Amino acid sequence: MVEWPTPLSANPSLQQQRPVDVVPLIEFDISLPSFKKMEMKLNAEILNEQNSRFIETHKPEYHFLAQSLEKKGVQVNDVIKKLQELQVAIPSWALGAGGTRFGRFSYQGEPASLENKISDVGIIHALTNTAGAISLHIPWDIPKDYNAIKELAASLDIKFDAVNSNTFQDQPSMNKSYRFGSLCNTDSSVREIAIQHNLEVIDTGKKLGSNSLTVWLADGSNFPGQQNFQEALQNTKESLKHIYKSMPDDWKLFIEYKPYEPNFYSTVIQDWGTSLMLAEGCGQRAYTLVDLGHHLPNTNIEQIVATLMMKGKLGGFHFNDSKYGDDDLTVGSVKPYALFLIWNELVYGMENNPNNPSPAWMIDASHNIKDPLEDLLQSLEAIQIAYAQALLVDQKGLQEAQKQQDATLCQEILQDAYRTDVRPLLREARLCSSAAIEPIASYRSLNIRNQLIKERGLHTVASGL
Ligand SMILES: [Mn+2]
Repeated sequence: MVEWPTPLSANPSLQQQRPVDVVPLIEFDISLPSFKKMEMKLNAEILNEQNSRFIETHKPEYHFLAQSLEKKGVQVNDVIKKLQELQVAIPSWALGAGGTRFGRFSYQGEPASLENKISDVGIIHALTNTAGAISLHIPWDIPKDYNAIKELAASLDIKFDAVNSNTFQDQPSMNKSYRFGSLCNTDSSVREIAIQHNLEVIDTGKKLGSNSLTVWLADGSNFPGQQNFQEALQNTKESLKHIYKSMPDDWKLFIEYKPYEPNFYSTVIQDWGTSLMLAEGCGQRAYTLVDLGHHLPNTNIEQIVATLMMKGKLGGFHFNDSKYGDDDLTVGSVKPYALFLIWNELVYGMENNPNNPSPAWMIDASHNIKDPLEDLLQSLEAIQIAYAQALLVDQKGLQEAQKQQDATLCQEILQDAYRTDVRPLLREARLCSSAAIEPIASYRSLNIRNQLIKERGLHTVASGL
């Protein structure tokens, strides 16, 4: 058993220094050399040294599991390779502690600039080799110097994933308001502002090398009768078509849906069916985006995934977990079996639906209790665990059992994969990629959060949040 250093939040002296109220944004000018410092902390030599603490425990565990799986006919090397290849984008807003509509408790050493955010993703990627992309939110993350930002990202092996537009908040430059909706608004001049904003987001993305736009709309209504459903949907469809037609030819449009919140009576794009209808109305490069938290409790998300992949229309995928709604909880923290069943359909779809492009994976969670970087490390681990388990499913056996209508055997086959402790496979994949065998243990023993606090200060607040 390896001793784990205590988390920062367990240190009472630091807790006393925490702000008790909302703290003003303090701009820290973090210049490139300080990023190099953090990079140096996570070079191969340092990670090798970290891994030397775990390798003696890891190797026999891995060999035992690999042998057992090979006996069952699993090509373990293929599983390891697939785990190494899986890259999940980190959204820029998950790097600070999120909040609720009641308040926000910031975490120390939060990234107060885009450079800081990219540097944080670099840390996660170095530890896991699974976070090789960042998803930016505009206008929160508009680069001042595009070349410097691209250079920094490239130096950390990070790509720019989908760019996200924001029509759920009014911007200072606006002389109209999104209060009663953006792309759906009854006032065409408001719709035009929202469309233009999306075109600006595409421009920003183009300059960074991104090639997809994610649109999530807060549009909806709070009271029965407030909104004409048909008119709101029609307006949204026309606005989205305009945005779609303005995208470069190699770009994809991801249309996200959500049943409720921030509006509590109706949401214009409330479910996957509405999103699919809009995507089909736009054209071939428009897709539905599934966000796990954007479903009512007990929705059969795995069936939605299967349907969309059959139609070749699952374009984007946002991971998180929840108990009630859009709770922003760590992936796999509440419903790991549901996550496995969803991955089982994703794996099936990736193998059997060549008409569906490889979905753009992203974590979309931003809670306010844990160190955001530790939370993301846990989320990546949960995503990979469920993916690896899904790769172990005996697909041939399952199909045969389904043909025989043997429901007992079907369950046995699924649960045999789900109950396999696949963590040694994840550790081996990371070791083969020169990442950390135990990312969180290494993150703590390298005192990375303290280092970030030293560089950025105690009271920084992630820009945008
Ligand atoms: Mn989302």
